[in-house]
Amino acid sequence: MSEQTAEVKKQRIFSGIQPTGIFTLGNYIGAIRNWNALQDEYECIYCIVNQHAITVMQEPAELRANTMRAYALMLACGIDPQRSVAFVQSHNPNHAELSWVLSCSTMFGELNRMTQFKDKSAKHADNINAGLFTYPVLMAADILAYNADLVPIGADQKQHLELARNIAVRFNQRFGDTFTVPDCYIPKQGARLMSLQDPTRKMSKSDENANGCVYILDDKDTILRKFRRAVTDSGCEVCWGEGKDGINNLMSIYSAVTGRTNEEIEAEFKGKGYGDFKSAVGEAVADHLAPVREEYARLSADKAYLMQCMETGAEQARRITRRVLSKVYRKVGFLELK
Ligand code: AQP
Repeated sequence: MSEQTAEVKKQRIFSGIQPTGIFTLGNYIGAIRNWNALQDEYECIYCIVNQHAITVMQEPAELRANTMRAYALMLACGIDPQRSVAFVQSHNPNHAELSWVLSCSTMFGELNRMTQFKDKSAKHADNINAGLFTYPVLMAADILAYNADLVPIGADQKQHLELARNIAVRFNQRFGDTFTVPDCYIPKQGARLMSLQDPTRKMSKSDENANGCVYILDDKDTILRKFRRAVTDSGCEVCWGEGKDGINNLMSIYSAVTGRTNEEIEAEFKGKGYGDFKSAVGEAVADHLAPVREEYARLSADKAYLMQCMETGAEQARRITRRVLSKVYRKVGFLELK
């Protein structure tokens, strides 16, 4: 088999991340670190989803800066624009166009069941806009526009992917085979990281309490301080258990950055207190993130290179989706211009 044929056979992956702030350790461990590892085995398409970001209020200048920063961060985390398609969502208008067609194949009741809509509308009660409600349709369009086979996501996004699958199946049934029905790819080491200040809530980059989040550009002292202040419980033994959300979360983090199992961690800290454990987690996380910080500093000094990568990525993305979108337009009966 020729090399070219072998490449064509690679499965396609799509995933995205919002430019709503500096990525957290949760985004890194739950998503981007895995994106990086998939680049050799799959044809990967990675997107900074700035159109999703405006479902909550954004300051325009800040969104622009955050988009540039998120793109640089994505590359600093190891996404290689030579091997993967790396682009910004609004640079490919086909996502929004497809989203409209798909929204006419999505039921109101389906969207009404999305837990993230409920969470986000509670959090942003002054701005419950239609985009927040239809966000999962745009996410379905992001994925289906590329006929992605697999979508690597954190466990918190499973419900949205399920909806994307249902939309694809429904469309295919009505109009004939059009979309690949994507599968969820939740990596083995894809723990859902929780806030260090409230371990019952997920670590989120837009969290108002910065102490609950470790940002991937935090310096070592900041990381150590945040872990020292992490909320735990009144016990003192480092072991996984019911009602020990804080310690369980710290163990997941330590395991994700060192590769050690819970049993190994329990043995390592036997007879030592929570203080020693928190310091060790902080040290391990700071060491793990140091190369990303260094690479980010290097890349963000070269805006021309970043812009050039963005442009190439957008063109590659548009080339793929243009064909899918025109097939969809034909199927639903939109009159074509010659
Ligand atoms: N705490 C987390 N643990 C594991 N994975 C996580 N992800 C997010 N938080 C965690 C995964 O990161 C990817 C990109 O997420 P996103 O930016 O598109 O949106 P999100 O899930 O809403 O992430 P945030 O950080 O919580 O953003 P804001 O604060 O803006 O809402 C996804 O694959 C997600 O699963």
